[in-house]
Amino acid sequence: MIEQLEQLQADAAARIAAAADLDGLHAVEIDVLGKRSTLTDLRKQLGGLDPDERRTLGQRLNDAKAQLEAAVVARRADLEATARTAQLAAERLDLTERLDPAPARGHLHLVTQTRDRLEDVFVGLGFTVAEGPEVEDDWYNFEALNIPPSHPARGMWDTLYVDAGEPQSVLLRTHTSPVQIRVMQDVAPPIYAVMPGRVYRRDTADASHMPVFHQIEGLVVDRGITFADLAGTLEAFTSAYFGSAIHSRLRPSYFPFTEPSAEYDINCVFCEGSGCRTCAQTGWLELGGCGMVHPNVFAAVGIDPEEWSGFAFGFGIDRLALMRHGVDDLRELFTNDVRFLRQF
Ligand code: 2NM
Repeated sequence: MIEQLEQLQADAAARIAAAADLDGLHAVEIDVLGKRSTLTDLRKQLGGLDPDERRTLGQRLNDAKAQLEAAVVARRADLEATARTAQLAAERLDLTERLDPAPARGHLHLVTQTRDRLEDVFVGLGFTVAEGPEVEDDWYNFEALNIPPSHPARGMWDTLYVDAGEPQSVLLRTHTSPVQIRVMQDVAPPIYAVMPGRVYRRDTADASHMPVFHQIEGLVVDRGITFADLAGTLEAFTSAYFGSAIHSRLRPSYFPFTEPSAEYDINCVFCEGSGCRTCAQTGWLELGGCGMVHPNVFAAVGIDPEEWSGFAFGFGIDRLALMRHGVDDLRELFTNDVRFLRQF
């Protein structure tokens, strides 16, 4: 009987291992371990044996049964894993599947790319980015910036007015400076922020003017801020944006909202200073303006100029994009001819 059992166990183990799928395994399991199996028959015969033999064979039977049951469990786990892998493969969805030819995807406009890069550089220098409305009132766009109606500098901006409220009280912002006023009203210093955005002026479009264009302005308000911090920040920005070969310089100028004020130039990015057509043989390109925030501006927003000082700067994003790519006409940026835009 021992021999018969050993043979039976070997056969059963082989059949379990050979089961090709879960149904097949189930059939084998009933066959070798079920009520009508040879194993069960052998157990029934134990009663006719003498006690010693019965104990020995009974033990062997139990061992064989336990081993075969374990083999079934292991085989079932194998087959389940295989079945699941097959199911996953069969049900897999190819989400990248598309009908050729691939549709055109387009890309960000050159001005948007330029703005994003400028923001990245200033964020890298520790600035935050702020935005504000494009339709402003006279107070935010002019008064708070130390430009009262009578101020001769009003003529520096050819303003587009909106037909709303009192005549000439609602307007399209002529610069992003009103956002700086809003930031100074809303958050207590220290402030390190840049304000990029669309601005409007009553200009006729030509190669260097557009009635709608883009500016980025920066504002720093903190304790002990000096003109040296302004110069250092613009120099750090210049080499971060244009590369370490390009430097900045400041020339005295005038803005109503800063005192002192300066123009901000950089080494010509085309000739690096030796003189070319783009820089009119000067070696320098004019990028924007800057200065120390005027005490009257601080007064308008309720910042104490005895405790705080600050600087501001601003320049045109569109002009920067043109310079970077050697484009000579601002209008190209807004005609939106895809044959032009596609190049960037
Ligand atoms: C410029 C040039 C110089 C400027 C100043 C201010 C404020 F609000 F702080 F007074 N905002 N923007 C400023 C100063 C802007 O752009 C050419």
